[in-house]
Amino acid sequence: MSDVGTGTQTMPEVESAFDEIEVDAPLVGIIMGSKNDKPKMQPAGEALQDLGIRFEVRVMSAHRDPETVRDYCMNARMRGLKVIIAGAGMSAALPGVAAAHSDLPVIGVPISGKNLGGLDALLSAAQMPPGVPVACVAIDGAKNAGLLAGRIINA
Ligand code: RP5
Repeated sequence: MSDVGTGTQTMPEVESAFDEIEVDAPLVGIIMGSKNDKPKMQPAGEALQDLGIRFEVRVMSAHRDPETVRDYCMNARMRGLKVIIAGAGMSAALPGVAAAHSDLPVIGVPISGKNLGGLDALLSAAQMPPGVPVACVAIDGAKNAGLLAGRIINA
């Protein structure tokens, strides 16, 4: 397995990363629409940790914090990120908005909610218009998002 992303810096624990600490030289940005999405997104971080790939975690909603999302995604490549993992529930705009503002690979994670079991988020993340590519994993499929990010980085 490649050690890309590990560098000489210490990898933070997954739980610390999900407290949104600053991480040195992350290769993957894990973003999500609500702090309430964290438990369902944590498997993405665990998969990346197992692969030795450095990641950072940020909460930002495409609907509630549109400027933050735009700025983060527009600066992602310049900051050295290689992949963005974007998780959101309900009308899950975050993956598509991330792909609209960055030419990095974006992996969407539809998160199950109270009312529609995640079908709302699945369709929102998967049914992207031509020109806005998002690789959508299963509902609550954050583990596969982390594994896929690793495969992209190690390709
Ligand atoms: C989405 O709305 C979030 O990704 C979350 O899954 C859902 C509900 O957000 P909260 O009301 O729990 O903050 O934007």
